[in-house]
Amino acid sequence: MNLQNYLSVSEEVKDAVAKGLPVVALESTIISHGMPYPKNVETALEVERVVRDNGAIPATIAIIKGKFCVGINKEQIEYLGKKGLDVIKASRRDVPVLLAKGEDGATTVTTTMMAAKLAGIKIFATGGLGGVHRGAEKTMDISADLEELSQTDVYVVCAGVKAILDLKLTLEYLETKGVTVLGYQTDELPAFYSKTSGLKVDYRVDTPKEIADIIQVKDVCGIKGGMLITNPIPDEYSLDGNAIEVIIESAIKKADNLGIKGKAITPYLLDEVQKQTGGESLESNIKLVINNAKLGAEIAIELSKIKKAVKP
Ligand code: PSU
Ligand code: MN
Repeated sequence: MNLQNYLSVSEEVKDAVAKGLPVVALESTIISHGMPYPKNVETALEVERVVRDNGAIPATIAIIKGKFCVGINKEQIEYLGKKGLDVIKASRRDVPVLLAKGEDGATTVTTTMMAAKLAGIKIFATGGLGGVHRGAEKTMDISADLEELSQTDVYVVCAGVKAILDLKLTLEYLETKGVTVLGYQTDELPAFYSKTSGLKVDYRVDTPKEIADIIQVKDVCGIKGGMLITNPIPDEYSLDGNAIEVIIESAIKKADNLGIKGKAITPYLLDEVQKQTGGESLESNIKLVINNAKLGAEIAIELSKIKKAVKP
């Protein structure tokens, strides 16, 4: 008995992985906790479409009835989106309980990486990563996503680190944990809703092939852990970083006064920012996820070509 016994992979994804076709993993916390219904479901389906249109196979992941389900269907996406916050936001610590009890969970970056690895998927596209929260020197609130990146060999495409976090400390933490942070066509770390944070990434990369080459070396050499591929939000959807900052500051104060903490804080802050920007940040959030799905597909295709070429 091992974790594989709790894995259920769709026929399409199983077949694609077996044939070495490009597959892109997608998470479900962003559906249940990251966006309101019905936009969350529309976005999840649109993201899958974008992966397909760019030549790869999408594998949306969730824990359903106590199993890591890889490649959930439309009805399951609709169910997770409708149930929203009532679905447990499942991080690593929740896994044994949900599997034992046969319950559902929306997978975060952490648990989506765990499931992707089990299913043999290397590339995972999402919106923003969890990280070190502002004030973490007091609260110790550091997302399990960072630890997962240090131990699980899945490569995460995201629009940088969420602006609600302490980006500088998040980069320091990633460095300590040995996680490479790549910038796609940029030297600077993107700040989710806006193109840049003014902080530097470790390395700039300019093509999906370049990224796939780096992943392949890491993979064949058995260098443990994931990698972060940060992809800036497209210009036309980028929000004014200063204006967002004011909103975030006030949302953090509000959360503090309300005593919101732990796993509730990220969904709360995202929701507050969405309300305060009159939905503008939600639109940006959707566009950046789509942009990441496209790059994820492109990298998966390049990686699949390399792997096919090296096979005896
Ligand atoms: N990025 C988004 N929306 C989200 C998240 C990230 O645009 O909903 C989710 C991801 O699932 C990420 C999680 O893993 O938030 C981080 O939560 P926490 O800070 O509690 O670790
Ligand atoms: Mn946290």
